[in-house]
Amino acid sequence: MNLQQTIAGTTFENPILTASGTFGYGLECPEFVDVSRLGAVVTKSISRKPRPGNPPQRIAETTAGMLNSIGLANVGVDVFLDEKLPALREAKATVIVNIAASSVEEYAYVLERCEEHDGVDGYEINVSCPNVKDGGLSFGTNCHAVGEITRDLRGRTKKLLAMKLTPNVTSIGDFARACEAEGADAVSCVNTFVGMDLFVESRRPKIATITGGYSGPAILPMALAKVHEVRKAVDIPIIGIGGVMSAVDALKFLIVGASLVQVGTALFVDPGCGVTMLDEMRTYGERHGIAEISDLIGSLDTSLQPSLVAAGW
Ligand code: RRO
Repeated sequence: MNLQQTIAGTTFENPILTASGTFGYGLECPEFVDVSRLGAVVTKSISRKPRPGNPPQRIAETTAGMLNSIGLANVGVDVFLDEKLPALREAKATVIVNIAASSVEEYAYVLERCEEHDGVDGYEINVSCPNVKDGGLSFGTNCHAVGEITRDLRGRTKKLLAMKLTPNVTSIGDFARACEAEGADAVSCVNTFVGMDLFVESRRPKIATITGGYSGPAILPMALAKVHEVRKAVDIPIIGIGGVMSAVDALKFLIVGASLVQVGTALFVDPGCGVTMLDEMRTYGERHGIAEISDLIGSLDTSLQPSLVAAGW
């Protein structure tokens, strides 16, 4: 199966991307993964100024996933452009810069700074961080604000512009429609679900901010349902995210209608798992006689076949 696709002028050699915030700036574990073999590296969210993030504890494991409240810790756009981006180019990665901000002007500033540099293949705009007071979810749960940010940034770049949506809304399709109407090339679905966990002996929350972003295998069915909803709402490409632990999970997102898939929490277990999923995806393509990935995307068969369902097919 040919895994290559071009979306809004950006060529992705394969559909497996790293999810923002789970792979640093793509340079932290060269001994485990050759980033040129990934579809793209999506960077940790970059803001105008460096940010130390939230106080610890900022990460906790749960029965079937992970809670985080990193609070947008990042090096800021200047250090990113001076130090991280050149190294990513050197490593021959396809680079999608994830941008976070607390105002339309700040999103615009960071994007404009990136536009001055070679080596950025596209942008993912984070309007969905659950862990910071300004920006993040205050934009992401306001459909008008998401549309306004999309319109402003669309006017500033011809590169791939993907808006990363939160699942913590009643109707994610409305948000995707607002992005599409204002010229977004794609929507990334989904950021983390708001979650919480605690220790009963101490009666203390597991993370300092009490609630955080919940990710990992437990959210896969919920994320697939959100992608399915968005697929029905818009025609632009979808980048599926949420609980992908294996090639089979990634295939599920493609079949439901995502063109690209991001792997996040699984990288904490095996930073190289994105690359190893590719062989299994190709084998699946061969087994099903699928020559092009485009023939797989959105190929969900919703006809009722009770005998196959019973047999686990
Ligand atoms: O840094 C974070 O706490 C964070 C971000 Br920006 C995000 O978009 N999603 C998330 O789960 N955590």
